Amino acid sequence: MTAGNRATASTLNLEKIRSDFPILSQTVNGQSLVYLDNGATSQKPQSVIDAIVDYYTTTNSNVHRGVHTLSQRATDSYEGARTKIQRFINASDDKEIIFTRNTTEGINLVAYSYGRKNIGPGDDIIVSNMEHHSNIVPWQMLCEENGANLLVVPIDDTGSLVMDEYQKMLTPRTKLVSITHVSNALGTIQNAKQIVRMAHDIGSPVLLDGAQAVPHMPVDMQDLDCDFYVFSGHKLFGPTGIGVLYGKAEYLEAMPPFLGGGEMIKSVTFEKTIYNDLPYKFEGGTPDIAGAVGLGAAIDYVTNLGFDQITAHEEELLRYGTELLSCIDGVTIVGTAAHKAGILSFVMDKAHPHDIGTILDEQGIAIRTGHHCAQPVMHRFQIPATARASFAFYNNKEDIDALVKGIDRVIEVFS
Ligand code: C6P
Repeated sequence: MTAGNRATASTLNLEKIRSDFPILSQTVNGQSLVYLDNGATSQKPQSVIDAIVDYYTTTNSNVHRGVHTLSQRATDSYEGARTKIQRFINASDDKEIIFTRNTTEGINLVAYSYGRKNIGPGDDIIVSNMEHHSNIVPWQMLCEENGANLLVVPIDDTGSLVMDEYQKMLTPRTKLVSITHVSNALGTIQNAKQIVRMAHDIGSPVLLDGAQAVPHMPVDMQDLDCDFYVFSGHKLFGPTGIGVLYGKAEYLEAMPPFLGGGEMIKSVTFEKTIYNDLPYKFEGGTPDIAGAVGLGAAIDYVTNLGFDQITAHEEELLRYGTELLSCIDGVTIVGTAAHKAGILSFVMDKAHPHDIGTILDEQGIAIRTGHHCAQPVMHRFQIPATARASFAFYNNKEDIDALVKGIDRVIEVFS
């Protein structure tokens, strides 16, 4: 990662770390697994698996509902996880942390609840050309429904946002800017603080899609000053099925609920329902309690390692991988921004990305191939798909050497 181009050398004990992730020690297709598909989902340390098993073994009960001991224990575990998340992203209050299923649900919640109330005909919503479909489709649905316009900030050939164009799009018509913090297809780390500042200058709130940021770098809500921030637990070494929407209290307070039902109410009669306080107003129905507990354990794990170490190590991996892949004839890296997270997207002259993925899989190497749910990025670079290796802190240089060897094999097959 070149976030700030840190010089610190990592002292992570990779052998120990890798032994914490049981899945990494298996063989796939007769070869040691090389897992380089962390952008799609990351692997889980034993402590996360144990936390989930322990929850179901000792604590399982519904939250906020019972006076019995287990229910109170479950509530404490669930709310404890919320507090861990609040500290992890430095939100000023834990009522600003809403549990969702994933990033997609967080963005849809804001589009449904904030969008339908505050964005109308002729208003503008700004996204960028490097968004995941999750940060395009909910806004398109809103625009179709209420006559707002979706404006798209272009990206240059390196995969960086064209800030002059962004500046020009910001007008009194702008009602929301919704932009990814880190691109899943290109690895670009956005200048999120500047994006937020520029939008605030014209009075528009900002949502940042942090799905690909939180596993790689510290994020600080008070420093970024964004109004909404979303991410998924499963990319942050936690379980699937749990995600987070952060929202500034002043916005969340003023927004109508998303899902109606139990938990999100204070009182219900057939004449009138009084909605619950934050954060419960946005958590209708029984939540993924075990998921929240698992996510809390994942946050403990990364916090223990420390982002200084994680970032320094991933920067080194990215530098090493970029150097090696750049030297291979017929390989082109897609996404060469100055500030990148550990994502190497590439195409090859002679092989389609799906063939690359299949040949690598035969060697036990897991990467993702395709459009990465970011088709407009593919259109921008006039390619149908890429092969994408995405790193986590447990990857090592041997994983990248294996990738390079795998690419050599692809070249051999297609020559
Ligand atoms: N990207 C990838 O392989 P969900 O599916 O809701 O957990 O995350 C959606 C999402 C939103 N924004 C960004 C920037 C993302 O990268 C993703 C998920 C995965 O790139 C799966 S498509």
